[in-house]
Amino acid sequence: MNKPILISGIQPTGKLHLGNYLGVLKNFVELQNSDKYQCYFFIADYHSLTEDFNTKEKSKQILDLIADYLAAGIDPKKSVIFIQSAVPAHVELAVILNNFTPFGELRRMTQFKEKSQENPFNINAGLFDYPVLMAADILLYDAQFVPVGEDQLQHLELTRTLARKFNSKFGKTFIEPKPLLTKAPRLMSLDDPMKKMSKSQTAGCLFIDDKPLMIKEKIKKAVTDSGKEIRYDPQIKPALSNLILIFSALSNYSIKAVERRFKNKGYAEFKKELAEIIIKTLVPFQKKKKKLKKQTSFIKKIISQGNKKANGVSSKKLLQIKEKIGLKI
Ligand code: AQP
Repeated sequence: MNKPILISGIQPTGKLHLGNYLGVLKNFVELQNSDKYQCYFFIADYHSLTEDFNTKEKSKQILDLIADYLAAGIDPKKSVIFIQSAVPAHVELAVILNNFTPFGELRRMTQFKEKSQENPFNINAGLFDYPVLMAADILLYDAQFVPVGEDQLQHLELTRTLARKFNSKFGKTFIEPKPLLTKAPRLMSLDDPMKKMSKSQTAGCLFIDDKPLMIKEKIKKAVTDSGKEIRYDPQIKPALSNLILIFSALSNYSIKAVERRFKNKGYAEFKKELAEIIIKTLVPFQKKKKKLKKQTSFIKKIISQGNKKANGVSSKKLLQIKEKIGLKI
């Protein structure tokens, strides 16, 4: 029996942080290893062009992100790993879907509004159209599930809307995909619990490439709330709750168990153990990544095999779509 299809991607825009790791990457590996899905994981390099970039850095960022995928445990024998820009059907379907996407829907997208505010001198059409390319990324593979962070839910809702709209106009063509969230779908910044941990706000990020000393320093400096008690309460203690969530997501402890473990103990003790747990997860990952980064030809082979598979699946689907809308003679 065919397994349900699952797809997701990450942009090669710089080092991944703990939010990317706990929000998606760790989950990619767990979902893959559950053997319940046929998984596709891609490098969203076209999406990454929507913000300022350096041409020399871009190819390094792509290779680095593939190494992140592999070091975290994505296995090319189980999952298809590919590069978005090597699979032209994504862009072709985005061009088609553009014609069914109301301008007003795109204008109200939170990511577009936030990024436009952050970069007022680079509000480009690619950024505006980002959710349509994302819809194409997903719909081309008949994916039923998309593991994402909470910030991408609005885009995924648009994908579902476009699928429904297309299906009702041209007959059943697309599957409406569902999101898969982790228990840390929106990790907050270490220096401001009101802001999402975000690659573009490096000050509040703990990067998965950070070395143990840096991890200890960042956790020590992470803002906490007033009071002494180690208690999960996102309303009253948002900064501490974010740290408790990290502890829980990286250990076998539930939130309640973390609270029990640190009952009558102070912030300093909690933070010390938290740093140790993060280090215990990240050091083995970093070692694997270091080895992988030397194996460029191995990485290129995996990617060329993945690109081939993704092209095979997506070009067939694109042909069906073109037929439906009368573009095939
Ligand atoms: N703080 C977060 N908590 C949980 N999940 C997160 N994601 C991002 N930040 C958090 C999820 O990670 C996936 C990959 O993100 P991306 O690189 O494709 O795009 P992004 O959302 O733009 O990443 P950043 O770090 O937030 O970068 P900037 O600064 O560019 O905005 C996505 O599934 C995302 O939900």
